[in-house]
Parts: sequence; C-alpha cells; structure tokens
Amino acid sequence: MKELKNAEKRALELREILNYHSKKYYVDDDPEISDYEYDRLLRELLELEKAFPELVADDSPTQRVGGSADRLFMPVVHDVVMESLQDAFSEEELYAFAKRVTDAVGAAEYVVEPKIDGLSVSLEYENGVFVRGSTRGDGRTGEDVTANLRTIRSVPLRLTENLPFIEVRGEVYMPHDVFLRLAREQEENGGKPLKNPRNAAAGSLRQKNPQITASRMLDIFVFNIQRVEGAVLDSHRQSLDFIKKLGFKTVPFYNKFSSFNDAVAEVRRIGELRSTLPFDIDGAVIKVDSFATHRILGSTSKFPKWAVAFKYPPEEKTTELLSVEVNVGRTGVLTPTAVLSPVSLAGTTVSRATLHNQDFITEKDIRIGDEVIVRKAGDIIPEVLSVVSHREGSVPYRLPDTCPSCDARVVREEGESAVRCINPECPAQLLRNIIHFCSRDAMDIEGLGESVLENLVRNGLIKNPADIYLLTAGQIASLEGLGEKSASNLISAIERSKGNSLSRLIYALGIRHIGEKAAKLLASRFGTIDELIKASVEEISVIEGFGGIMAQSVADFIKMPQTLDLIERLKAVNVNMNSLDEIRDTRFAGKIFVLTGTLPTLSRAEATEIIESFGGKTASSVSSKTSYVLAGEDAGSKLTKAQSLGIEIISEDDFREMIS
Ligand code: 0OX
Repeated sequence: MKELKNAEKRALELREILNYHSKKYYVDDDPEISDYEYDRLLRELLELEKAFPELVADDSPTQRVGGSADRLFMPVVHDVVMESLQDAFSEEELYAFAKRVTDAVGAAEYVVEPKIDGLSVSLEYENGVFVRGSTRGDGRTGEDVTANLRTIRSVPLRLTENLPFIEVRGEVYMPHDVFLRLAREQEENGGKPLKNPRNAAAGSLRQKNPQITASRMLDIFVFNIQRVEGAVLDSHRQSLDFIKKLGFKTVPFYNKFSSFNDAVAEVRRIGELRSTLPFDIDGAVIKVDSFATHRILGSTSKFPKWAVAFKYPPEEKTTELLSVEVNVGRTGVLTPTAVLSPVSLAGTTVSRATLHNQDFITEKDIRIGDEVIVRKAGDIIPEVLSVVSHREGSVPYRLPDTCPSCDARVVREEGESAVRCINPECPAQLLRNIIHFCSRDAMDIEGLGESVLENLVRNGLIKNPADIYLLTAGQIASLEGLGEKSASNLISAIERSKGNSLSRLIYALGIRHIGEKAAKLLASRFGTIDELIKASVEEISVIEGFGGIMAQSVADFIKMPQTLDLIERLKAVNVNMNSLDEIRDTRFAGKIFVLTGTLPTLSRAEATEIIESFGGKTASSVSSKTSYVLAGEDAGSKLTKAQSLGIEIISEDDFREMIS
C-alpha cells in the first residue's frame, strides 16, 4: 500500500516535470534539458506505470501513441460551427472589408496573423485534460481524430490550468523538413509522389493506425477559442495570450493595429516573410480584435463578418538557368527541363523546372545562362515563367534532332508542339512504360517505383512489363539497397496484381489518349482483351465518350505485333484479361453518385472504381438525377446543393455498408 502511494506520488511528479519539458521543447521551442535527460525521465515513468498499471492516466506523456482508437472517424457534431474565412485577393478587397466594418461599428482595432495552410481541427479539454479532437468536416460535423491528434507533441494532453471546459481551433500542418524527408522516402519506396505538405498532413491525420500518424511528425498552430467555461475574455488578442498560457502553440505571430493601413502593411510584411518560414502559409488573416464588435457584426451563413483572409499569389523567384536537360517520356515526347541554380520556393528547394516544349522556349526567348523567373504552379512542380535578363553571349536553346536515349531521329508531327522519338525500342520509353504499368492507378504494384525499376531495367532483368512476373525474390534481393523482406513483399505485390481488373490492365498498357475512364469504358464494352483486339475502329468509336482520335489510337495500338506479343506473355503468367466477373454484381445499376470533399480512407479513384464495378455511375455535379452524394471532409457547395435538393448524403462508412 505504501509502495503504491509512493509510486503514485512519483508518477504525478514525473508527469508534471515531463509535461513541463515537453511544452518547453515542442511548444516554446526553448528546451531546458537534453533529449537524453527527457528520455530517462520518460523511461522511469513508463516503468512505474508498468509496475502499477492503475497509475496510467489519459494525460500521461506515455500515452501519446497506443491509446484507444475505437472512436476514430466517428462523426462529431461541432457545438460551435467551425466557420470558414472570406477571401480577398487584392488590397482593394481588404479596404472594402474595412469599410463594411467601419460602416457598421465605426473605428476598430485589428489583429493580423498568418494563415497556415493545413487542416482545421478542434481540440476539447475537460478540467484541463484533452478529451476529444476532431476534423472540421463541413464545419458542422467533422470526424473524431482524437487518437491521431494525441500523437502530435505540441497538442497538450493536460493544460496548465484546470478550466472546466475549453474548445480551441487550430491548424494541423506538416513542417517543410518533415515533408521533404517523407517525399524522399515515398519516392524511394515507389509510392505515389506527394503533392504538397497540406495533402501529406491530411493523409497522415486520416490514418487508421495512430502509430503511422505519430511517425509523420505533424505539428499544430492554435488560433481561436471556440467555447470556454471558467474564463471571460474580451478580445481576440487577449484570447490568444490566454491560450498560449494554457500551453497551446498559438499562431507564430499575431500583432494588433489601430490603423487599418498598418494592418495591410503587416499583411505585406508577412507576404515577404513567407518564403523564409519552415511551414506553408497561403495568406494572412485580419481579424477585428474586440469580441463585443464580433457580436455586433455577426456572421453570414458561411463566414464571420469580422475577419478576412488575404490570399497570396503563387510564389515566384529569380534564379539562373544553368543548363537544359531533356527527358524522354512514355510516349516518346522529349520534354526540356531547366536545371537551375537552387532556390528556396514555397518551402522546398527548387533546382529543376519544366520548360514545356520548344515553342515555349522560342516564344519566351529563354537561353542558357539567363536570369529566369520560376513559379510553383499549384502543387509541387515548378515552371519557368519568363526571362528577366539575357546573359551576355548566351545562346538560344534548341531541342536535339535525335533522341538523347537511343539516338534515333526525332519527329514533330503536324499540329503538335511536341517533338517525339518514334523508335519503339527506345530504352527511355521502355522504362517510362514499365513505370506507368506498375503505377498506383495502373497495376498498382507497391514497391516497384522509379528507382527500383530503373535498377531492374539497367541490370537487364526486365525488358518489357511481362518480365516483372518472371522475377524471383532472389533476383530482387540481389539488387542494391533491397533486403529480403522488401523482396518478398514485392513478390506478393506482383502476385496480387495478376488479379487486377481488365480496365486497370488496359490503362496500364499505356495507350495514347486513353486515361483511366476510357480504359474502364473499353473494359465494360468488350469484356475481354481478346474481344478488344478484334474490335474495329468503328466499333470502338461508337462508345459514348470516345472520339475518332481515341478510337484510332486504341485500334492501332492493340493490333501492333509488340502489343500482341506483350499480351500473350501476360496471359502466359496468368494476368487477368477478363472483366465479365467484375460487372456481375450490379447493385448500383442506374444509380448516380457525386463525390465531394476528402474521404477518410478512399481516394476518389478508388471510390469511383467501386461504384462502377457495381454498375453505378459518377457525375461531377449535383442535380435532381443524383442518387447519392458521397461526402467527405471539406465538402463544399455540392453538399449544400444536395441538402437543398433533398438528395441522400452518405459518408464513407455508409458507403462501405452499402458495398459490404
Ligand atoms: C489559419 C486560420 C484559419 C476563426 C474564425 C473564422 C475562421 N488557417 O491559419 N482560420 C482562422 O480563423 C477562423 N484563423 C486562422 N489563422
């Protein structure tokens, strides 16, 4: 008994010390003890809790990972709606916002803070203990992600004060260095390239296994009190100071201004800081400071009238064009890529950017050595925008007349801006073809990414996609950097892909102009690869959604001796060539689904594939003909429209039930 009492006392003390240092490290970025010392204390607590399991508490620093995940993704109705922000794209629009405010309430004070580009979440605390965390969802209903949010070190499990209740709102994000590391790992493992830190953060928070979320090193900035009991606050700035004291990591800076001109100057200043920050921001937010004024101004149906978000344009940088590299794509197109003197742009270091094609280079008169402007268009792929100045003696660039991979003469077809290598045995095209064949949307062979395939092709182990099915674990394991375990995982993934749908196989063949959708239409129209081989251009072109160019491309491709040979080889290793079984269960026949928002686990492509495999269809907009709207997080206007038309809205869980 005495032993337990002592253990309890020490456990409480250790928790107190560890929580303090955890906040110092993860929230304040100002550690007082070494990692070694921290780990030593944590281990002591772990051992105590192991010896006396009755001492384990929810708010213990030992309980970040491994707590109950039973409630994951269950709907959470937000007591206070998580509103969105009205956007402004120019300073005029900012001044129009200020005028609306002053017209209604007279002079006001404003707080300006960066707008973090992540995912909005709510965190709830009862008596100072973290009890629930959820995603924003559509603002009214989100999903329970408590177990995943607990793994974020800057989410306090216990506050510094035992308030009866507080709900705060923040933005979960992935810091640039974590994103870069993850993107590299993903590429090496042959996974789908990561788009941007925001998407990576969303994917990490949507994991069914909190351990994976924990490994993603997410972080959070908190910027709002949604609801509080036990404290009275008068202004936005005061509330941020208050939550900072409670142990939250608040937005990195928030300053107050009595003049709107100064607030706008702060927005400009944050814009200039943007490229130096270790996380993505997509704007700056101006908020009226006084809560009394918030109450007078109120909200529209979507956003508060006391705040506005200024959205920055895509980031641009000037750098030197060092040389031009030419890549040969799957269809033989030669793409010029600018090799640049590295610049940091929107969080990543950019040393390559696309130059599109010869016409683009000629039109913009881009020469090697020039000072050029680069921009990240939306996601991660940068592009050269224009020339700032020509370097003395710089020479205009021309794409080569021969293929850099196989030396065959290249051709430029009429009406096309692309230059193409038409040698069917070109090794560069071969590699790109095989990469496409294995990719996620095609045969989906996990682990067979670019670098592994390059290695296999270079070593002569693969000469065409069918050779993949002849690989042995021993051959794979002998490759540089691959262990036995990965080799056997790879063999299983290869084996699994033999049972893929016919539409995946058709898409994987890489027929020009044939995307996933067209491949599905071909699979359901012809049912087997042999029927498709026999089909005439006319038979193909009558398929809804097919034009003459697509039909001709299929007919030409599928009858080529190389294609027939590849199909024979794939048949010989038992790759599925048949779609008749896939369309037998037609429970969704005649049903039209509209997908909106981000689903917890299914990608759009996966959901569409399931719907179509049961005979249903998908549409891009909601109308009276829509049968169901399958809605995920951040669903927008489609959801509102569905509600107004009284169309049934289903979650991924409902959908899973329908297909089970
Ligand atoms: C952000 C951010 C988002 C609170 C009231 C309406 C919107 N992404 O950094 N939202 C808000 O404000 C909410 N502030 C922010 N800083």
